Amino acid sequence: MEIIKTLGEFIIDRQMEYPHASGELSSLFSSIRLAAKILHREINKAGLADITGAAGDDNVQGEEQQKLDVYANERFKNALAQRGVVCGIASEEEEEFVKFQETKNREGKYVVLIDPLDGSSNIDVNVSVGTIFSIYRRVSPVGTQVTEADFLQPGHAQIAAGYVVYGSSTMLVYSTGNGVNGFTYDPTIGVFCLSHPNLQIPADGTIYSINEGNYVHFPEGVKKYIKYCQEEDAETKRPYTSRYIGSLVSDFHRNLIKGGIYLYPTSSRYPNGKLRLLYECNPMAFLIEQAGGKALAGPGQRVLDIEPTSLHQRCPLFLGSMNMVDRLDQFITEFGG
Ligand code: AHM
Ligand code: MG
Repeated sequence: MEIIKTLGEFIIDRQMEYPHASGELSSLFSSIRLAAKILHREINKAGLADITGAAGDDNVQGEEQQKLDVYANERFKNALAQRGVVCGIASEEEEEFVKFQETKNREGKYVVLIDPLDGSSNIDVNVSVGTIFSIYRRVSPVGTQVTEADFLQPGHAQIAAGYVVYGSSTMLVYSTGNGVNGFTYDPTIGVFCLSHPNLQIPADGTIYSINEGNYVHFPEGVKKYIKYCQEEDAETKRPYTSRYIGSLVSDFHRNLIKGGIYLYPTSSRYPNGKLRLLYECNPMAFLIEQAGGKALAGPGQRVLDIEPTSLHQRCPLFLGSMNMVDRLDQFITEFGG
């Protein structure tokens, strides 16, 4: 008979590996798991119900919010507030961080940073979207109200990070700093099942992922690296394949499994890059390092070492297979990036 390990069982097994673990992190993961299931349900009927399209408001970056963005944000916020483990959240969809006011929440040790529905501009055309989350231990005293400093921690302080990809199947992939594991949702029984234990990104790959439409605005080192990817060389299996969905979670997930490099550099339109350090770059950098890959924000600049200065700051991102990112680093170090 087929043995299924569910996400719930996996979390409990892992918790037992730490004798002093209090179960709080497990409880936090249960909230995320629940919200992810609800989002799975809503996204899968997005074409049917009147829930796609614009909600009429702009988010803090001035971008049009989609209805499902708003819905996802509320769902995750409510789920995370329920259990008294989390004292506050910061979300790509909220201008300020959110303080959870109840006494039980002030006792919570953790803060969560979240991009509730990344790539939401893809929903109307049935392309995969995702949720990205990042968990830190608060730096302010337990029992008090959460402060901005709790959220402005460097990525290497993350306790855990992960994403949910709502794709041809829904998957939850996460790490608590002890490897990366992936769980596929079985909607018939309503559980996430361990399907991708101990995910490791191949050290070399043949995929490069970048929005090449912005080519003329890229730094010289990135332009030269793209030309390098396109050159003929049998030994390094070039030219590489170009694959870009425009939905970070999906592009990341494919490259994690197959090997590859993802690039979102600076450009004249986005002088600091487009992606947000706290909600997108840090969690993905944490995961890629845990999977044996590498994440940089510029020449020799490890993403996880950046000291954040504001909640919604942006950051260039180059991440993926170790040897590919090292090669890219040589180009941007020599020619700028
Ligand atoms: P979002 O958080 O507003 O959805 O934007 C982030 C998305 C990423 O998923 C994706 O990698 C990137 O924006 C694509 O940007 P572009 O369309 O400029 O290539
Ligand atoms: Mg996003």
